[in-house]
Amino acid sequence: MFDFLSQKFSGILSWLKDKGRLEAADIDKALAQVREALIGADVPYELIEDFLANIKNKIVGEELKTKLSPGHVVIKIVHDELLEFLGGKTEFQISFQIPSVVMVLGLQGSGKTTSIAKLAKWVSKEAAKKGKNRRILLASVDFYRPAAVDQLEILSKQVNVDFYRAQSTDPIKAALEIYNYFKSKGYEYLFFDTAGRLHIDEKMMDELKAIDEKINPRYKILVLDSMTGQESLKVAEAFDKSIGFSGALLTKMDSDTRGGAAFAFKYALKKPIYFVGSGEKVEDLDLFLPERMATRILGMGDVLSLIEKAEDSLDKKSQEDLAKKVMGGDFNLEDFSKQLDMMSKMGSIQKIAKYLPGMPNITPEAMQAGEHEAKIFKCIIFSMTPKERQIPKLLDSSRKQRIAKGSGTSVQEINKLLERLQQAKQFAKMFKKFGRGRGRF
Ligand SMILES: Nc1nc2c(ncn2[C@@H]2O[C@H](COP(=O)(O)OP(=O)(O)OP(=O)(O)O)[C@@H](O)[C@H]2O)c(=O)[nH]1
Ligand SMILES: [Mg+2]
Repeated sequence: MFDFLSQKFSGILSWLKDKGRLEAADIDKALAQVREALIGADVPYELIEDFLANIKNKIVGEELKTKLSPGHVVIKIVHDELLEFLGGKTEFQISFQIPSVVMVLGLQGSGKTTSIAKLAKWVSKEAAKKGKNRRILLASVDFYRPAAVDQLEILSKQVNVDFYRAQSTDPIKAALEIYNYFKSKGYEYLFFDTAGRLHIDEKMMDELKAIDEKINPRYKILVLDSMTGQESLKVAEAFDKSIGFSGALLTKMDSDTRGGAAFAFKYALKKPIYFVGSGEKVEDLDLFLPERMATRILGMGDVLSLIEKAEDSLDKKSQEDLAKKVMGGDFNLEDFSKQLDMMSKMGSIQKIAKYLPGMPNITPEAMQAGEHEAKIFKCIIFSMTPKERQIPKLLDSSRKQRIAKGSGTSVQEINKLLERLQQAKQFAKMFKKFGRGRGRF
């Protein structure tokens, strides 16, 4: 997400970074580019003017009192203002109180049902980190779309939590029935799915209000499709006016959607965005962290998110073993092969790359090529003797030819692998450094 903004801001950064002195014309040029980026991203006009006016004032004030280079001053101010709009420096971390009913609202197809499964998984995972096991129930009153309730039942199995099917098919009666079941069975959480409508209408809002009263939710989460751009602000405002909600979950941030929805939401409603959905799978949910997002918009990449993902999906011990080897300098092809395995566990390279600095311009084709390359490398490593994997220097040209034949690859590809081994050493070193000094770039 924010790809469009990201490119624009990176562009601004690249020419400003090296500026020793900043002329008035430079500031104007930078601001014009920021404006263009925001307009392109569907951010409401008044917000843009507000944003720019603030930046300009601060640049002028700041330039007089700081020893930083003017280029850096502008970059810092743009970053800080951006951060302010996105929610400020404090990271908002929701932890659902026990017991809680969490009601999910939103338009049709925004991602409510999928997000419920993601939330249930997230809550169980967080509890498991503390050695706890939460009693979670999922239920739905979407009787309008055929199979909507079945969809939630299937998802509940995927995330390994309980599901209850109400006997009544009247949404309001069913809501009460579900709530009573939740209470009587002593569940800690009820994630409650509602029906979406194509447009906001009074009947829909009235029904939601009646349900709201029956189940008394501690949290009402508005699910917003980030691909709907400016329109999403109208949706959020309408829900807020009629039934109200505690915060939002922005879905489909993995698409090449523009950043306007998040900007507009934070600016106009000043409510938290709890989570962002970043894919169709149940694990594709991340906390919305303003600092990381601002950094990412500015093209620095979201290295912290990447590290967190890695930590979640990789087993700690093998990570540490690998890190030790790297630090000890004896990182070999055996380890490289393990590293390739870890990368595939973390998700596709395409996904990982989104979090890395300087990667936004890499095309999907290039990414696919990268994944293809990883497969070839594994074939090559597989065809080597254990000794060769340990000491790649043993590979002379005749061995390379044999291995190429044995693995259906070429000597060039083997040479490329050896080159990549060197690069991987660098990557692993960097990785370890970031892992230690969390929060520093
Ligand atoms: N790429 C991507 N797809 C998503 C995300 N969240 C949901 N989807 C997809 O969006 C589509 C609609 O998701 P649902 O969860 O069924 O949406 P809903 O709001 O429950 O829809 P209705 O019940 O019909 O109102 C599905 O194909 C999901 O897989 C996301 O974060 N990223
Ligand atoms: Mg649904």
